Amino acid sequence: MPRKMIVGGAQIGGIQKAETREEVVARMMKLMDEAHEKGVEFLVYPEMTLTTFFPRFYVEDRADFDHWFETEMPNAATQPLFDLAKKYKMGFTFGYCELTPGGQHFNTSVIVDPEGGIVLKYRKSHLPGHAEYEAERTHQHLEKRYFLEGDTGFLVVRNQDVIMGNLICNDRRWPEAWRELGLQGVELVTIGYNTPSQNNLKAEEGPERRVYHHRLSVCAGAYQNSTYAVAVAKSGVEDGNHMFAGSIIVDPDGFVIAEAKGEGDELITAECDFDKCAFGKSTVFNFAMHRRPELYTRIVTQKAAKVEV
Ligand code: CDV
Repeated sequence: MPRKMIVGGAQIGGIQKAETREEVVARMMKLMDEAHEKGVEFLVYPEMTLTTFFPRFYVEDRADFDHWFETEMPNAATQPLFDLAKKYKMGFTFGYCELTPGGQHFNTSVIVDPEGGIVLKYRKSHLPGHAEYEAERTHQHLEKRYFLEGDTGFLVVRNQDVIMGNLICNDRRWPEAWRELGLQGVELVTIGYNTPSQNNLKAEEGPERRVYHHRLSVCAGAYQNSTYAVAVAKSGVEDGNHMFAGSIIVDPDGFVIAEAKGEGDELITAECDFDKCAFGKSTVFNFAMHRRPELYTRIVTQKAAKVEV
């Protein structure tokens, strides 16, 4: 049986501070309705889909931001989304901020199967930014203040007959993360992101360069691991701050096969033939034949670059 499926990316336009979870979930459900009409069987939402990207704001006592976190999933606000997906027999994935019973904060995503069950939970591994207020910066990016580094490692699950794995935003720039999934035979990598168009002191780095690096990372990761990838933005203007859009679906050859046109709520779709992943995995990227792990020891034993010459 060929394994073809229409996959969707549900880009979400900016979410303002004052917006409630219920309002956001209503927007997500509208996109899910549209996806169902277009025959989508698996739908990808962004990182931190339910809230504004609050790490741009500083608070002295981080507990003052606990209201951005979910203590259970599904919960009252998201249950209608889970119910709708179950009605449509659609799998989906989305990101949210997780506060565990033990008081730990993670930037998390889940994969939900067509029966409404959470079959994978991933916690973001690569947290960008900084933990303290930095007065010299034009924009703060305080992910290291509000989240712990993820402790799940890189996970895959067989869902809807496809081997799926999650990355979250900054993870997409790290080839090690992709390879961890590739080494588990991944066929669909989903990535939600919130990428500010400007958030550091490198003023000359405009949004075009940032979008280029985003596409480069996703296309390279897909090609080098012979997997489909769906990367979906929360984009547009949030609380006066711009985040680029550029949601894309990429095939196992590294080509973009669907792409968002605007910066608001928008659905992109593509038919994915998951049997196409086998070609790269059995030729150029036949890991069993060609990899040289015995030469890669620095990758797991050394963190920073060490210049010794
Ligand atoms: N949410 C993110 O992880 N954003 C980063 C920005 C800060 C560069 C990203 O890699 O897109």
